[in-house]
Amino acid sequence: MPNIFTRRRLIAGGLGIGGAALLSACTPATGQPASPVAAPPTSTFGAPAFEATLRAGVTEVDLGGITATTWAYDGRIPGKEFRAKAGDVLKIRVENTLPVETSVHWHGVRLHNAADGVPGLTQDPIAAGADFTYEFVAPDPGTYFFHPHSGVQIDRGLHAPLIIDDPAEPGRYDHEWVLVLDDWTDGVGKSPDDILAAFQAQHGSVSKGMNMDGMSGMSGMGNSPLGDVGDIVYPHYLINGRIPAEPLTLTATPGQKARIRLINAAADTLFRVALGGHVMTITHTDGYPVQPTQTRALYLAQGERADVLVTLGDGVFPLVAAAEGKQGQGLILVRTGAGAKPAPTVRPAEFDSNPQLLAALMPLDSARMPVREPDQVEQVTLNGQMQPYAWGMNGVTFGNDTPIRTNAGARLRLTMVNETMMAHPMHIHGHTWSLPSNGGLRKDTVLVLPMQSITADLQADNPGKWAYHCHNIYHAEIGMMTSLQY
Ligand SMILES: [Cu+2]
Repeated sequence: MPNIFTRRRLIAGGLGIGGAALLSACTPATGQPASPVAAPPTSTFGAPAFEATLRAGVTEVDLGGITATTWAYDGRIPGKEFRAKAGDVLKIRVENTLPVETSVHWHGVRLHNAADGVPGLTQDPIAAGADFTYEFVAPDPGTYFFHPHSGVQIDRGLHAPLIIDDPAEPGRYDHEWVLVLDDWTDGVGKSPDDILAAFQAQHGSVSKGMNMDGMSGMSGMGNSPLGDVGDIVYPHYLINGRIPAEPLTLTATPGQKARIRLINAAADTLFRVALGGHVMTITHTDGYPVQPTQTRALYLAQGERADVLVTLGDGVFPLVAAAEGKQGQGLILVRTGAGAKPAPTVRPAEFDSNPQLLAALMPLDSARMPVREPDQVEQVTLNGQMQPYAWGMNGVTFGNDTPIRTNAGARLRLTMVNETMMAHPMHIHGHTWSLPSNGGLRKDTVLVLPMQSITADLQADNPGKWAYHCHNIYHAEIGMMTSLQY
């Protein structure tokens, strides 16, 4: 799909904003289904199997020879991984030493509503200097992560992996590597709040954005066969907190198998991922198992996760996460033998293959949601444009929206119609979708390509007020968010 629309973008390093446009539409959300209620996650449970304190604070981090003052968990990026078993109770005390309020959302976990970490929907924000304890059961194994649901704080260093192990899984691999992909500007370029303010300044004002400088920003952008997938050119792209000039190295021996858990914690960047010289077998996405699928490269949108298995060759191999539709990449090395360190700009030949879209995978039978006709069907339009910068759902912005309402026990079908020229990774809280077009593939974050539609079913088995939004954090903050309530 050639990108025929002229675009200008915001340069986080210090230039301007821009873009091409489309209109919005309006679809009301209604419905009145009913059927038996499945057991919801409970908010009362026994002693925690996993307990931790998480301190959100201002800190200086080393990105690999470049230092940045930023906000992070416990002074490091990404934050320390939390790990528990499926069914465990987790108890995490969050200490907020930031100068502003915060919150923690446990992305993808089907937990009880009060622990979901969305100020305004499920809790009051955690004030500066205050603390808050989250306690919940993590019922489903998988690769998850956590981050604030407050402003654009995720675009600083506030995110970390959450791995829920499956006690029944055989674990047929020698290494397990958790890789967090990120786009980085804080402390080295514009702050995320300044970027958001620049977008907001042109919101609803057609002429203003056009006058911002930064046409030369196109030099930071490339084309993607997916169309437009990001708005912002970042100074750096990171894997596990490092710039490609000073990458981390993972070590193993030839012939060993590695399970690689990929998490896209970026705010505005979709990554194309490959391990040079290797074929990857995708085994899971968003925590749930898929029919093992071999690929040489994959796309990972914001909020998405993919688990892949690789059998390692002999040498030094670059695992590259290229910023799709932009220039720049994150890099981590896999060393199993002798060899020179690849250049920071190394481009794996695997990128020239057709990268796998995760929403096009098929589920393992064990992961399928039982087939059932929907009790309620809702159409959700995704609307907006770059010029002026305005993003919404069902023709309105969050705050002016009508929540989607259903009833406990209902099977709800959402058809997301993307009326924009950008791809949007749409994320649902507290539930996992089943995609009928793909045999019931389970996902909590699904990439809806420009001018395309995707249908996603969910079982209303977890009552509460659940955020439903684009995981491009700038789109969400501008208004591409609503909620599901029952
Ligand atoms: Cu979006």
